[in-house]
Amino acid sequence: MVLERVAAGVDEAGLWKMHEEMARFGATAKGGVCREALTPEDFDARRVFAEWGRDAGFSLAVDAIGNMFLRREGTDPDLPPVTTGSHLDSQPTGGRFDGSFGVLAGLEALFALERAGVRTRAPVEVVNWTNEEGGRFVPGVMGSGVYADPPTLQTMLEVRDRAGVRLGDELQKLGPLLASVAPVDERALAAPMGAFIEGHIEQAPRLEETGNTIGVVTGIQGTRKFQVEVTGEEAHAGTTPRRRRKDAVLAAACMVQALHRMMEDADDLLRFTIGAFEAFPGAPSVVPGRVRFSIDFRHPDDALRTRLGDAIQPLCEALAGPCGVSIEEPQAASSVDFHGAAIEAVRHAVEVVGASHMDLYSGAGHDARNMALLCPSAMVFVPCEKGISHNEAENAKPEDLAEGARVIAVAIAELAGAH
Ligand code: HGY
Ligand code: MN
Ligand code: MN
Repeated sequence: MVLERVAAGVDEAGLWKMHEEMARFGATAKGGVCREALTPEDFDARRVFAEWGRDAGFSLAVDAIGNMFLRREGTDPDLPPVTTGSHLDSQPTGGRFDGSFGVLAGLEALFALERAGVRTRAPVEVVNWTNEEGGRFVPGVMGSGVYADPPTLQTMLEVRDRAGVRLGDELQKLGPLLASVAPVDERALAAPMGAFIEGHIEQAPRLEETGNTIGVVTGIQGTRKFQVEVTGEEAHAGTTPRRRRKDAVLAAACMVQALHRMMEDADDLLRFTIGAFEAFPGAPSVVPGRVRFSIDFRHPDDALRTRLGDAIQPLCEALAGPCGVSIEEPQAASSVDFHGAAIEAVRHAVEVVGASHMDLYSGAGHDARNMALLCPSAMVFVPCEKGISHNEAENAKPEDLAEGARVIAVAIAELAGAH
């Protein structure tokens, strides 16, 4: 009965209202959000997250990379917390639910425990991970990545955005901001966690197509991210003959076409994206001397990602012509399968809630991949309209978000020893 009381504590209207409030920060004309990591809009979202936690009587802790943890105390405070959450930062043309749902459903789960008057042995926390999206500061899933692998902290603090702004300098603003809201405890990186459950919109159409409300996520496909820099020579567009040109766009365009051809697979499982492509100086009458482009390469099969990912550099070098090419790989992550107590708790929670459900494998990357390195982890997907995401048209239904929050609330209550 305890778990049913927790499920009944979820307030659909209240959860939807939190989404509407949160969507104000970085709101775009097309109904999405632009709330990139550590921008003023992200700080606004962080401030409100802290205020909502404070008003509910939860304590706030922050770690060295700016991950924020709201905590509802357990009857045995020495136990490692059972944690849920996701990210409040967005893509530049992002939607109102990617990341926000997991944070707000996590907060709603803690509210549900309060409303139900249910205590838990272990503390329960909801986390907002820093810079999941990696649009402004590369790589993404940064906050959870540093949490799971603390020696990477200094490298990440030195990362700069396109304007040359250093991440560590932006992060300095967070402390004073949050101190104005509530007392802030320091949280150690890699502090033990009992389990981690992340709620997220599916970002694909399977739930909607099959009429299911909940996706029990069985794993996340692996990924390799590259930054390619092609170096030619700036020259006059009117006077420089072709034979003397070192045209970085021409070389990069040959690479882009050849890479896409190499990555074509008959079963259309492989995901290969060149999302950012910048030519410098970007003046119409100057032969471009430099091009930077991104590569986002994903596939479930680790061996295939190794084989094809390792072929990228030689292919680019072979097509560089008179230009030079250098390639960095800021992020690589293996495929992960969720197993153990966390996914079992999600499966049980789905039964308690009585939600329609199916198993799903995640094509999108999530912070839960990093947390699976530290503790039993799992994910709960809810539908989004036509599977659209990383797009301002991203949409979801209040009733689906609430059902997801119920499953999350019941799962973390069970894992934390609700009584
Ligand atoms: O790119 C991803 O998979 C995540 O949505 N940031
Ligand atoms: Mn996300
Ligand atoms: Mn995303």
